Amino acid sequence: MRIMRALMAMVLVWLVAGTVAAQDLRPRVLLTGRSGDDLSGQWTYSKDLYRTGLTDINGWVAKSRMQRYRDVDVAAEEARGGATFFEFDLDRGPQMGIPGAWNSAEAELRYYNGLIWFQRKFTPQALEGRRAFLRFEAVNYRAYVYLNGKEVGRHEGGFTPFVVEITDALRSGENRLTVGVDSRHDDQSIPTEITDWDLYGGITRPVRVIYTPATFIDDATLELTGDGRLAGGIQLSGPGAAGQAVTLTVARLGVTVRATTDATGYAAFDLKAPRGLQRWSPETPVLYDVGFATADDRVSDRIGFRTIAVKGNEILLNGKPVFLRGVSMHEEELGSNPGRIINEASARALLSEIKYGLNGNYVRLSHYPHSEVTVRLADEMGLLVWSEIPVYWTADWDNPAVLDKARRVQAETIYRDRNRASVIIWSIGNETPVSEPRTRFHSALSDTVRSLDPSRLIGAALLVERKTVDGHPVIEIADPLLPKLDVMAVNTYAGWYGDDGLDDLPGMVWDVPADKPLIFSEFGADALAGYFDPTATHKFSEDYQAQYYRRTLAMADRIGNLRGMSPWILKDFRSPRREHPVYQNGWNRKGLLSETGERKMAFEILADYYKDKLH
Ligand code: GCB
Repeated sequence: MRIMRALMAMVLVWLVAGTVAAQDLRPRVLLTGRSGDDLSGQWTYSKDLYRTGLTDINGWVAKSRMQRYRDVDVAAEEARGGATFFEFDLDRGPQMGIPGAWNSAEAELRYYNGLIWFQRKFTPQALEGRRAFLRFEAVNYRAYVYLNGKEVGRHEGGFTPFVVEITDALRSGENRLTVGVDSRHDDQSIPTEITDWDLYGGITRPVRVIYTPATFIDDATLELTGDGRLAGGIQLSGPGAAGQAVTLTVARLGVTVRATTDATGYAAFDLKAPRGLQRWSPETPVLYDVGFATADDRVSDRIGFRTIAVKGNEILLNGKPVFLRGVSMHEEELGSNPGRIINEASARALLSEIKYGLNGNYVRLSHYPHSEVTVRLADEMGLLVWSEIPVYWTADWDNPAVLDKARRVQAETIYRDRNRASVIIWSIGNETPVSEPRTRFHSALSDTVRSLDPSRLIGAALLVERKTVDGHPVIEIADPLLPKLDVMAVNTYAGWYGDDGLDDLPGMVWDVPADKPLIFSEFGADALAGYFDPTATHKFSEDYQAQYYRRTLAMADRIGNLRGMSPWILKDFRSPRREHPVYQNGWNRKGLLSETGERKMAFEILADYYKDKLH
């Protein structure tokens, strides 16, 4: 009986927590923030809808004439003649600009969802005892990486970086890098295939070759703690990681600290914050150049120092209450044919609309981790960030392997962005309908976040319930996940979805727990830019959207513990779910901007509302 009980307890722990311990979620190599040699540019590609490069019929190993990753000069082989033949040739394939999603690169790939092979040749630097790595910032959704015909790594998850070591697989002279990219999602992927955004398959973010000494600085952090200290550390990796002298410098603050790494290659720093330290905030986005060094390696980062906390129902930034004046944003650049091509210019164009156009101090980077360049720019420009993992609408809640996937995505995001002052909230999901397995899943995720990063806030965009009490609509938040969250965030669409009229909104009663800060993580209405209706009674008109904003903001003003908002959404974005032939044509039209950046009427309404909040 005792054994039975112990076994049952073990199964329960396994179900609740997934199979991987929090400390094992650290990616083996991080190499965040190193420049290296950028492999951006033209790559060749080969479509493989039937996945012949990976497997043959009946799941057998792929035929060698189909294996796109082979290190073979097909043209030279063909010139020789004979029995051997090939059904691919990546050297002579069509070209595509990388990074970027294939869906907007070629008309015939617009709705392609499956496997495509990419190839790029490069000549590495002479190693001379150094090590070499490939760092992919993101490949959507699965990546199979080969160097000179040999598999060097795989990764699942479309929005987070991964690193593969290629020291031993490299040769001098020209090297052949082949990456199979499979954009297909399924019931066990994160997210599943049911979303409200575009497919966007491909090598969507930069790829770099990074060189390091044999023992290198893999990761280095520094943050301001709640009790006024600068705390962080350096993690070395390699044969000489233990017992190494390491140095932290913040020249502008006159800080130089030395330490020695322990048996695991880690050295911690903990010092009183210097008196002259200027805190990072949206109004004063001060970043310091921080250097981390060993005898033969050095990395630097630009880091802002601030604190974030919740006290009662207030959000405190640097100890002072803050109202989050924000908007939600997808990772999709402005333009009529976007391809998730985010670089400093395209990210700056979007964030500038928030910071300077809307008078904002906050952005919800929905519904997945956005590019590193975006988050770094938020640091630089002074925008607070809600960072989210793509646990969206649904997941295979009862499957421990799926929970582990979600935890890995979360860990990869946290390890990537721990030094970003802008990031204040880790969101563990969006609009997941309440059920016991779902709440268990999210609770485990919340515990993972807490153990990986206790310094930031945990949130999730929840669903609301609408009731009628004495003939009046009452909105309730009754989600059993609330105790696991620091901020309560909800998506509310009364006046767009459902039967409520716009004039009902200001009178709506919000019956919500008062002891936590509330954020409107979404509200919004579709409008086709340029379609006007002065009566504001027709959905899809700019006037209706504008009136929807006026009424929703009036409703918001009556909620005592509302501490911020990120309406849906900055810009119209592509979604195959949205096919009204007059108004949508494949675009979700809830943007305050059209896809090309024209401001709709509602833009000014929100901008004025935020301006008033400044005083
Ligand atoms: C939501 C989702 C968001 C959708 C939006 C909509 O609640 O979180 O991803 O795009 O509604 O437009 O319906």
